[in-house]
Amino acid sequence: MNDENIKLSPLEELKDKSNYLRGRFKELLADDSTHMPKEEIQLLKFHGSYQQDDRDLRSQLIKEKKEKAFSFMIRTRHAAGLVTPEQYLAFDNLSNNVGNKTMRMTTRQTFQFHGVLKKDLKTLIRTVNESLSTTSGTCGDIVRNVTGDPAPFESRKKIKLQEYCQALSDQFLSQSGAYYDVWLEGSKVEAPEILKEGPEPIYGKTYLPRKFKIAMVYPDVNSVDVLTNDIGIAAEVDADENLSGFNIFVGGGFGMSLTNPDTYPRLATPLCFVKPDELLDVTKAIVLVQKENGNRSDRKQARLKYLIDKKGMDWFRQETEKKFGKKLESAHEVTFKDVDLYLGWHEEGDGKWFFGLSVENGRVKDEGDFRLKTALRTVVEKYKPTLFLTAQQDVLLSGFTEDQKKDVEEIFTSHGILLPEQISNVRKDSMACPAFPTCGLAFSESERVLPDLTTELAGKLKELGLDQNRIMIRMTGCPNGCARPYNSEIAFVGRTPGTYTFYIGGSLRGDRLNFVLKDKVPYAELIPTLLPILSSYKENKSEDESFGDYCARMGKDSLLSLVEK
Ligand code: SRM
Ligand code: SF4
Repeated sequence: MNDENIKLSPLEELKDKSNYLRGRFKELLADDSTHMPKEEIQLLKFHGSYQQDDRDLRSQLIKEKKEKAFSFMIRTRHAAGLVTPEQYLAFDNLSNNVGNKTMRMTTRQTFQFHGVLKKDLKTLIRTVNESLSTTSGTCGDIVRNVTGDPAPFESRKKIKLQEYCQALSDQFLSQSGAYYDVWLEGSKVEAPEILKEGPEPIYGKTYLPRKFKIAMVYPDVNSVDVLTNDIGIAAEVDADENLSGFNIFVGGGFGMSLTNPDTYPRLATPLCFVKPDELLDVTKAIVLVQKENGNRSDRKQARLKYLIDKKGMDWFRQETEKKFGKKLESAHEVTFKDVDLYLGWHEEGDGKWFFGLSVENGRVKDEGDFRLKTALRTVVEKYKPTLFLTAQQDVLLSGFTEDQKKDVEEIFTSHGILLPEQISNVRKDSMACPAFPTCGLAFSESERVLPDLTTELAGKLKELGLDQNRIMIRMTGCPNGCARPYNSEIAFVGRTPGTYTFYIGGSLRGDRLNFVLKDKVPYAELIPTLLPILSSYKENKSEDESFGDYCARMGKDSLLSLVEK
C-alpha cells in the first residue's frame, strides 16, 4: 500500500462492502422507483450500466419540482468489435422494445442502449446474455472491452488477433457470481462455472483503482488508437507473416480536467516485447501492479498513467517483472501508418467481401428519409453477415459473395443511406461523443452539432480544393476525451455551454498529442478560426504532408498569428 492509500476514496469502501458487486440490487430491482440510490449507481457501472437523466428536461422538471426524467445507458462487450448477426438482431429488437429506439456504436467497439427504464433493465441485460454477449465489466473500475483491429481479412485471421483479444477479455472478466445472481437467475442463461461467490482471483474485493483499457493492433496499422489505452499491444509478424510476438505499451489515457493541472492526456509508452504465449501473463502482471499500487485516494490520479509518471518506467518495469516472474525483453521499434477506416468493399479472401459502412457518430437510427436502422436490419436478416464494430464508430459487414454486393448497396441507398464514396472525407474522419442529452458530464453539445459543422466545413474544403485530403475532426462535450480528441488533427472539446477548447496538430496515425490553439471558442467561431489555417496549409504544405503534420510543424504561435490576422 502506498501513501495515497491511507485515506481511501469513498468508492473503495463501497466496493469493499458490496459483497463482490451484489449491493442491494435484488431488492431495489423489485421496487417500483425510477432510479437507484447513490451506492448502487456506482456498483451498477460494473454490471455495464449508468443511471442518467434527460438533460433537455432537467431544469424545467426542477422548476416544476418534479422528479428528473431518469433512464439508464447500457453497454455491451465485444472483443475486437465482433458481433454475430443473431446478437445484432436481438439488440435491434431491444432498442425498439425497451430503449430509445436508437443504438450507438461506440469508440471502443461496443453498442450502447440509451433511455432504458429501471423496470426494463433486467429484460435488457438478460436478452443481451441470451444472445451470448454480456454487459459485465463494460463500465466501472475493471478491465473494459478489449479493442482490436476489426478488419476480417483472411490473411489477418490466420494471425488470430481476434482470438487473442477474446482471451484477454475473458481473462479480465469479473468472476463474481453477482452478475448472474442479480440479472440472470431464472433465465435461459446457464451460470458459467467460473462465476463464484468470491473471491475474484484477479481483482479481489476492491477491484481496480479506476477503469482500465486494453487494445491490440496489427503491425503498423493503428486502427484502434492503441496508444490511448492503459495497455496498448502491437502485434509483430515475421517475414512469413507468422505472429512472432507483441510489443507492449503502457500508460495511455485521455481523461483530464482543464481546471486540474495534475490531470492530462498521455499516449502509452513502450514497456516490452513478449512471445505470443506470454501475452496473458504479462498483461495480468501489469494489471496487478496497477491494482496494488494505483492511487486509491484520489480518483483523478488513479489511472495507470499517473502511477507510471509518478514512479518512473524503471520502477514500473521492475514491479511488472516481479509479478511476471522473469525479465522483460525491451520493446522493438514500432511505427504506425495512418488509420484505415476500411470503408467500402474489400476482398476478405476465400472469395468473400466485407463492406465498411460509415455511421455518423455511431448512431444507428431511423429519422425521416434516413433509415439506417431498418437498412441494417434488412441486410443482417437477409445475408447474416458477421459484424465488426470499429473504433471510429463505424461497422464492417463481412462474408458477402461478389453477386450480393449490388443488392447490399441498393438496400442502403433505397433507405436514404449514403455509400462511403458519396460522403465527404472530413465527415468520414469525424467523431463526436454523445454529450447532451444523455451524458451527465457534458458542458457543451457534441453529437447533435458535429454533423452540421462537418457539412459546412466540407463545403469550405471543397472551395479550397482540399476535399480530397483526409482531415480529421473529433468533438467532445467535456474534457474527459470519449471521442479521443487529444491525438486528433483538429479537436473541439466542450469547455462551457456553447464554447470549446480548440486543439490542433495531432496525427492521422494516432501517435502524437495535439496542442491547445485557443480556449473558450464559441461554436460559431470554430470554422472561421480554422479557415486561415486551412488556406495556409493549402499554400505551404510540403508534398504529401498531412494537415496534422503541417500544423505540428508550424507550431502554436505561427498558427495563432494566421488566425489573428
Ligand atoms: Fe467515456 C465517462 C461515453 C469512450 C474517457 N464516457 C463516460 C460516460 C459514461 C459519462 C459518465 O461517466 O457519466 C459517457 C456516457 C455518455 C452517454 O450518454 O452515452 C461516456 N465513452 C463514452 C462513449 C460512448 C463515447 C462514444 O462516442 O462512443 C465511449 C464508450 C466506449 C466503450 O464502449 O466502452 C467512451 N471514454 C471513452 C474513451 C475512448 C476510448 O476508450 O478509446 C475515453 C478516453 C480514453 C481514456 O479512458 O482515458 C473515455 N469516459 C472517459 C472518462 C475520463 C476517464 C479518466 O481517466 O479521467 C470518463 C469520466 C470518468 O471516468 O470519470 C468517461
Ligand atoms: Fe460525456 Fe464528456 Fe464523455 Fe462526451 S467526453 S460522453 S461529454 S464524459
